[in-house]
Amino acid sequence: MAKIVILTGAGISAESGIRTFRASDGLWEEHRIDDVATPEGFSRDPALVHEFYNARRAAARVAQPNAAHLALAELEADARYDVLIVTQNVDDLHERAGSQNVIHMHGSLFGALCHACGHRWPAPEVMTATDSCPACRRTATRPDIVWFGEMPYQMERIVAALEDADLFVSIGTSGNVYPAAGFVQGATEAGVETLELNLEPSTGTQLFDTSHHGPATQIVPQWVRERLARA
Ligand code: BV8
Repeated sequence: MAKIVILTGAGISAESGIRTFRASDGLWEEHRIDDVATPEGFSRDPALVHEFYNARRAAARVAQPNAAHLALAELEADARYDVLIVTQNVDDLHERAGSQNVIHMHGSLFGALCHACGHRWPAPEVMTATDSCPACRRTATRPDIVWFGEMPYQMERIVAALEDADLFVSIGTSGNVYPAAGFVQGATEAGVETLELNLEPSTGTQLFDTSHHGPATQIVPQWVRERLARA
C-alpha cells in the first residue's frame, strides 16, 4: 500500500462556504487573533470567544462537503492506498464526506473541554461562559480548539506518519502557521515526495517537489482520478 499523508487547511472548505483566515474576506479581517484564538484572549473575554466559535459552529453545520472532500474519501477507500488526513480545520466536512482516518491537529468546533479537570464532551450548539462542566461542575468550559501558543494534538502520531510516508500532499493551506507549515520540510528530510494543491502558491511553495494551483474542487478530484487510474 502506498502511504499518503494529506495536510488540509481552510482552502479545502472555502468552496463549501466556510471562510478562510487570511483572504480579503477572511476571519482575521474582522477578529484579532489575540482576542479570539489565544488562551489569554479567552481569559480576558470568554463571551467574545464563545460568540466567535458559536457562529463558526453554526456555519459549519449548514455547510456541505465539496468535491475535494469527497475525492479524498474515495482515495482512502481504495485498498491500494493508506491515507491519513491531518487537518488544521475545525469543521467536520472530511468525516461527513466519508473519510475515516482524520486527525484534527487544531481541535474541533464540535468538542467542548473543561480547562479545570480536562473532561471532554460533545459541544452544545451554543456555548456560554456560564456553562458548567458535566464532570466537575465548575464553570471552566471552552471550545476544544488549539489556540496560538498551545500544543497541537497528536503531534507524535503525525510526525511518525510523515516520516513513514511515500507521499506528503498539502491542500488549501497558506503555510503560515507552525508546526503545520513545517511538515513539508520534515517530509523532505525523510526522503518523502511532496505535492502542493492550492489556489495560489503558498508561503512555502518552493519547498514542494510539485505544485498544482487552482480551486480545490477541480484540482483535488483531478489528482485523485490520476492516482486511481494508475495500474
Ligand atoms: C505551537 C484553531 C508550541 C483555531 C489555529 C515557528 C515560527 C514562527 C511562529 C511559530 C513557530 N512555532 C510556533 C509558532 C507560533 C504559532 C504560529 O505559527 N504563528 C504564526 C502566525 C507565525 N504557532 C502556534 O502557536 C501553534 N502552537 O507552536 O505550540 C509547539 C512548538 C513546536 C511543536 C509543537 C508545539 C498553534 C497554532 C494553532 C493555532 N490554531 N486554528 C481556529 O481555527 O479558530 S491556526 C488556524 O490558522 C488554522 O487552523 C490554520 O492552521 C491557520 C490558517 O491557515 P490556513 O488553514 O492555511 O488558512 P489561510 O486562510 O491562511 O490560507 C488558506 C489557503 O487556502 C490560502 O493559501 C489560499 O490560497 C487557499 N485557498 C483559498 N481558497 C481555496 C484555496 N485553495 C484551494 N481551493 C480554494 N477554493
